[in-house]
Amino acid sequence: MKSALSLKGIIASLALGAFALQATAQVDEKIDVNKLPVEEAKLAYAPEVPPRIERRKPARVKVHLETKELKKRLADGVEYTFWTFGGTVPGPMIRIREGDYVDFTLANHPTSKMPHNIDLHAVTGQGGGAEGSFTAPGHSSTFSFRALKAGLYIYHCATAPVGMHIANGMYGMILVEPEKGLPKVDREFQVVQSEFYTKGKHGQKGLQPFDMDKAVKEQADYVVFNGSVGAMTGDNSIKAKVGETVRLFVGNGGPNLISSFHVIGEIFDNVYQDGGTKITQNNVQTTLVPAGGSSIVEFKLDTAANLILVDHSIFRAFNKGALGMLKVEGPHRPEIYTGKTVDAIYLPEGSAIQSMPQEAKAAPKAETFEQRMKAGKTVYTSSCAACHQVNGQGIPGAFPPLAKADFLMADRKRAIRTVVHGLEGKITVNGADYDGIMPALGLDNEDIANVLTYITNSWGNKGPMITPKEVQAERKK
Ligand code: HEC
Ligand SMILES: [Cu+2]
Repeated sequence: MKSALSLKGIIASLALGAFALQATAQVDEKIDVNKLPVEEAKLAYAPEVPPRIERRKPARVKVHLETKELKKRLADGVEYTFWTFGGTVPGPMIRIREGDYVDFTLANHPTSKMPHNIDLHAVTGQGGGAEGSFTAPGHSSTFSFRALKAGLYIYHCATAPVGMHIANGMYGMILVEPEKGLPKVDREFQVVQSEFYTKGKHGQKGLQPFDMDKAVKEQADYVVFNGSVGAMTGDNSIKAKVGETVRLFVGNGGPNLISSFHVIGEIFDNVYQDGGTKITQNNVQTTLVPAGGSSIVEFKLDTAANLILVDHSIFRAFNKGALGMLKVEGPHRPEIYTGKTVDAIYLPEGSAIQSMPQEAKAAPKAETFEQRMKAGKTVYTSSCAACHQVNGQGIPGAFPPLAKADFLMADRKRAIRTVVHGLEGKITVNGADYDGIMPALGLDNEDIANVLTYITNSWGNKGPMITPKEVQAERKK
């Protein structure tokens, strides 16, 4: 009995061993590369991704990439001298198949001031290709490699000072598809996060030089998706439709920061952690993308929404630029998400909760004084009363009064600007000092005209009607 058991064990471990061997040695390295069909690699610039590889046999693939140093936009009003692969940050994405034999040519543009090279994390061999691709300005180098392992890999320049070449924008992704290909999805996009370190602080206008000191201290001024602030928002947003499946190839060029990649309003159905070939987890909210690493995430779109891509180290998203948008077009599905159904005022100091139905917001446009007073009261109740109180008395020491307020009634233009832009700094109202912050509430000219007409004609105040035209005039200032 005993020996039979151990024999079983031996057979099992032998079988396991054989399987492991098979799993790690799928690529036939001895294939004669001169007999492989030759093709040119198709490159794609972010957020696009090169087409799926349909071929089921290895090929000899030619890749041509040019390094170029050029001045481009980093943020609105901010320029930077980027060092690039292919003229863009990130460099173009390369897509090949496991087992392919790649002839890689790196050309360094004659106008470059620096030598450059490339370290592809998909390469098994000295420096990941860095040693074989070191190229002076006006030269080109070629080396070849076998894509032994499938996965999503980062490539980057590895010329000294390495950190500086990466910080200036020299990275991109290479996808080595597994032999049988990745499962089909409706849409694929690439997102590469990275940071920039500039002499001036975030948003400072003009051409900004690289700041080595900040880079060493890892104090990034910009954290961005696909190379610049806004590269994936507004008109640059990526798009898909309800019902479609989406795959994001997410890379992190660093040079320093780890990304907590998250999509606001969506859950990743599948994550190929670290850009490997296995789905390692389902139903993930946020996945880590290490510097010099990657991740592949997949999800199905269930309802219309504007999904927001962020690094959930959240100041990077809202203050440094790590924001993107995926606009999902198609039907809203209230059985999944309703949108706001109740807009209620919550007044802990005060009385009962007042419910404000949605129709109140879409009231017909006010023209007459009476109409503006009525509409203004609605705006006041929903947008101002929480601080200035329903009766306009304010709260001593915190929120100034509007009722019989000398400050309010002394200068109507200033009152308009206060509601348009918000107000900060010390003010004196009816002899009492206030030093708080009133936020800009994002109201339109119509609402502001109405609410100002209302507050300057309530609780003992008396003034002329304020029109949207006057508000517009102050908004420009
Ligand atoms: C989050 C609280 C808050 C909300 C909401 C708010 N305010 Fe204020 N408001 C303040 C604070 C605080 C100040 C004083 C700012 C300062 O000290 O510089 C102020 C100042 C003012 C002033 C100038 C001072 C005065 O008493 O005349 C006016 C006018 C005013 N608010 C109108 C409005 C109107 C109209 C709304 C709604 C559209 C509104 N506020 C919404 C907090 C608020
Ligand atoms: Cu370089």
